[in-house]
Amino acid sequence: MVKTFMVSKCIGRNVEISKDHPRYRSLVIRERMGELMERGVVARTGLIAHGRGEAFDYLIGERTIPCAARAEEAAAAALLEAKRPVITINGNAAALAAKELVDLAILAGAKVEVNLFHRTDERVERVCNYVEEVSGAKVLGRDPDAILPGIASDRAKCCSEGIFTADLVLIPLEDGDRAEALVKAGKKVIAIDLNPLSRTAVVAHISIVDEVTRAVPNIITHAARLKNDKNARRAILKSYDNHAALQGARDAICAHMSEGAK
Ligand code: PTJ
Repeated sequence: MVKTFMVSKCIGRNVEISKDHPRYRSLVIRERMGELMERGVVARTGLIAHGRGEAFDYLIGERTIPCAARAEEAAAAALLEAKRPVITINGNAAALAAKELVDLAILAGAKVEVNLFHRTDERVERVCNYVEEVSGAKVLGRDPDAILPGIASDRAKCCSEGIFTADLVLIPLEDGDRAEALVKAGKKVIAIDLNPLSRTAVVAHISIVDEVTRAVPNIITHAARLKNDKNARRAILKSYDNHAALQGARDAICAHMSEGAK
């Protein structure tokens, strides 16, 4: 059988990936991550974090599991209910979903702030430029003027008009230290993290155990539906149970693994 090969349009070099390949999507995303690592947007260890995410995604069956769908709906409701919501973007989140995260911010009236774990001024500039290039919107992060207490590293640097005064922060693909510091600072935290055992997922108020490129469009769909329905938003948040969401994710992994073993 003759296979058709497509040159992937979303990556800027001549890599051919067969659309017939069962892991086409994953391979295209890997190429993009690799290229953005070379451009200094993704950190070198960001590729390792991505691999860990892929492993967990495999274990949940590369689909939005029901408890993640409920968390995505709750996230949309919480974003719309917040007074000063902020969406933070790191190198991996930028590479995977910069445009979609900014679209969500616009819909929810949230600010976008770039905040990096592997922080240098040069990298902050690169990630800000990349997000602004693909989304056409201005982001915060270049000139931090505040310190988030409880973080020993440079990652504590943030903007007073963004993270520092936010009442809710959406953190896609985060490390646990900052998630904990944000919770301790009294902010409502929404995490998108495929690992239901991670400190980030455990400390967040709404933990979305889903892949970022599936989760963000789902949150956008819910936010568009809930934008003018305050009663529905409040009812969703009243009945949402994050312990059940995390337990649901762990159960889904166990069920998927025992199905595969049959
Ligand atoms: O760009 P920087 O310098 O801010 O660094 C970003 C990384 C991601 C390298 C940094 O925050 C980091 O080291 O994160 P961790 O501690 O490896 O945590 C990343 C978490 O995201 C892990 O629990 C992964 O399972 C999860 N993850 C990875 N890829 C995805 C994901 N969750 C959802 N969607 C993904 N695509």
